[in-house]
Amino acid sequence: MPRTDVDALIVGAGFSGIYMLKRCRELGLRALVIEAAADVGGTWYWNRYPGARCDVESMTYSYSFSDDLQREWTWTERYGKQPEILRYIAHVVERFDLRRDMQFETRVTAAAFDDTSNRWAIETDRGETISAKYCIMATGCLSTPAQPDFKGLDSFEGETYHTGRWPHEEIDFTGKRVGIVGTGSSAVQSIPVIAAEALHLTVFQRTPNFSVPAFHGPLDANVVHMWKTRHQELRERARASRIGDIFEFSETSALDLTPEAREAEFERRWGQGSFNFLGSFADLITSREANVFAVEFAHKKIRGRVDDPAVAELLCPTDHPFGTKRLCVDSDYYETYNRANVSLIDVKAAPIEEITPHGLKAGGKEYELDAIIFATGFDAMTGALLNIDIRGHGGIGFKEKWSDGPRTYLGLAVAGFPNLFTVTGPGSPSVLSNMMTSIEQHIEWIADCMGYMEAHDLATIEADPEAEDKWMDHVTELADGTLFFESNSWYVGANIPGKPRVIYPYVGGVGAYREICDDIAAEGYTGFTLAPAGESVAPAVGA
Ligand code: FAD
Ligand code: N01
Repeated sequence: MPRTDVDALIVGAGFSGIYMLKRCRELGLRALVIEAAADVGGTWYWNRYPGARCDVESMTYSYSFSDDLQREWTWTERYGKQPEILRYIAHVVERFDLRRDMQFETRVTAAAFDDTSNRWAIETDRGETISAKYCIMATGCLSTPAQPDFKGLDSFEGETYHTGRWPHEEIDFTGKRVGIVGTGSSAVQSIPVIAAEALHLTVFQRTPNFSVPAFHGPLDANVVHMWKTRHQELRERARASRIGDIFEFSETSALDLTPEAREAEFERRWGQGSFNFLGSFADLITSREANVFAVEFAHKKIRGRVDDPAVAELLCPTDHPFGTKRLCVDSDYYETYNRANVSLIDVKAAPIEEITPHGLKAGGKEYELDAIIFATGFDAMTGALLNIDIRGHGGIGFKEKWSDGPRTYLGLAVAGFPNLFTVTGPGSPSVLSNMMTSIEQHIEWIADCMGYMEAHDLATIEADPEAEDKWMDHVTELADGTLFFESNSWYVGANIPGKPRVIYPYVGGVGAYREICDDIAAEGYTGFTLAPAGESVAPAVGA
C-alpha cells in the first residue's frame, strides 16, 4: 500500500537515496523512497553498456559508514564492473532491510510546499499525492540522459541505444556495423569492448577528450588487506582530501621544476593510473602555463599508442585545458584505433547532418550502420531536479528561480524552499570528487540537520537568501580562478543547448567544503532560518 503521509520523502534509490533512508530510520523518521526505475542502483541500474565500470577504485567507490559492511564485502577488481557494483548495492539494501520502504516504477512529477501546514505535497506519475515534512532530492547528478535531436532519428531501421538507458537483455553486436556518437567517458569505456565484438565500429567524434590509463586488473590481495585493516584511517584521509580520495595532491607548481624533473613526475603519476595524474602539480587547473605541460605530455602518450599519425592527431584534444572536461580513464582505448575494424570520423569538421533509414550522414557522406549508440551524456546536475515541478513559498518554482543557472546554499538547500535538501546539488563538490565521499557527507549533514530539527521541535529550516547569494558568489569566484570556463564541458552546462553557462560544481575541494558545512551546523545552522511549529517563515526575498 502506498503511504500518503511520511516524515521524509526521498526521491531516488541510488547510493544517495539508499543511505538517506537508512539514516532517516535511525532518526526514527517514517521515510519512503520513490524511484522511477524498477529496482535500486541509480547510475548502476541504468548504465549497463559494455565496459561500464567505475573509474574511482572500488575500495573507495563504496560506502564507508559501516565497518562490518566494509569488512564483509570483497571487491574482485581494481575498478568494479557495473554488475558487481549493482550486486553490492542490492546487498546493502538487503543487509539493512531497506527495500520495504521503497516504491519503484514511480516518477515524482511535482512537489509543492504548503505554507500553512509547513509540509510538502509530492505528486507522482501514478496519481498519488504524498505529504512529507522533509523532501530529499537524491535524484542524481548524471541521471537525465541527453539525446541530441538529430534529424531523421525516427527513420532509422536499425537498433539505437543510449549508454545511460542501456537495455537489460544481452546485446550482441557480432557481425554488425555499429556507429557510436560521442567520445566522453561512456564511449571511452565501451569502444574497446564493442570493437572486439562488432564487424565494424565507426566512432563519430566531435571533440576528443583527455584520457588517462586505468591500469585495470584484479585487486591485489595486499591492497584489500590494507583497506580492511586500515579503512577508518584511509577513509578519514579521503574525507579531508581535495577530491574525496586517498590520492596525494602535490603542493608544488609545475613551473618550479626543470623540464626533466617535471617529466619524471608526470611519468610517475601516469604510471599510477586513474586520477593520480591530476595530482601531479598544484596548479594544473589554475595556471594555463602549467596546464600546457600536461596537455603536451598527454599528446605524447596518445601519439605513442596510436599507429596512424593522422588518427593520433585527431585524438589529441587541442580545444580545452587538460582536466577541465571530466577526465576519462581507459583500458586500451587508444590502441583500439589500431584495429582494422575501427574508424574515426571527425564530426566537428564535417558535422552530423541526419540519421537516415540505413545509417548516419555526416559531411555529405552516408555511413551504413546496423546499430547506433548515443554516448552523448547527460543534462548534468540540474536535469533531474528541473524535470520535477518543484514549488516553494508563494508557488515560486525551481525553473523560474534557476533560469540564469542554479542558486543554492552549499548545494544542499535553496532559499524559498524550506525543508527541501538536494543531495550533491549544484554548488557542492559532487562531480569533482569521488562521489561516494561527497554523497556520505551530504547524507550525514542532512540527517544531523533533521535530527537537530526534531530534537528542538522545529517545523522548518530554510536557507536565507543573503547566505545563498554569498555562497553563489564564492562558488563563482573560486571557479573564476581556474581554467574551467575555458572548456565547453558539462561542468559549465555547455553540452545542453540553452543551458546557462555557469559553474555547476563547487571547485573548492571536498575537505575544505566539509569544514564549511560542519562549522555552519556547529554554529546552529548559520545562514538558515529555523522556525518552530506555528511560526511561519518569512517568504524568502529574491526566491
Ligand atoms: P543516481 O545513482 O543517479 O540515482 C538517482 C536516482 O534517482 C535514479 O535511479 C533515478 O532514476 C532517480 N530519479 C531521478 N529523478 C526521479 C524522479 N523524478 N522520480 C523518481 N526517481 C527519480 N562517480 C564516481 O565518483 N566514480 C565513478 O567511478 C563514477 N562512475 C560513473 C559511471 C557512470 C556510467 C556514470 C553515469 C556516473 C558515474 N559516476 C561516478 C557518478 C555517479 O552518478 C555517482 O557516483 C553515484 O552513483 C550517484 O548516486 P546518486 O544516488 O546520487 O544518483
Ligand atoms: O557523456 P559526456 P558521458 N553530435 O558528456 C558528444 C560520468 N561517467 O556519458 O564534447 C556529436 O562526457 C560530446 O561531444 P562534445 C562522468 O562523470 C563516468 O560519456 O560535446 N557529438 C561528447 O564527446 C562523465 O563525464 C564513467 O563535442 C555529440 C559525448 O557526446 C559523465 O558521466 C563512465 C553530440 C558526451 O560525453 C558523462 O559521460 C561514464 C552531438 N550532437 C560516465 N552531443 C566512468 O568511467 C554530444 N556529443 C566512471
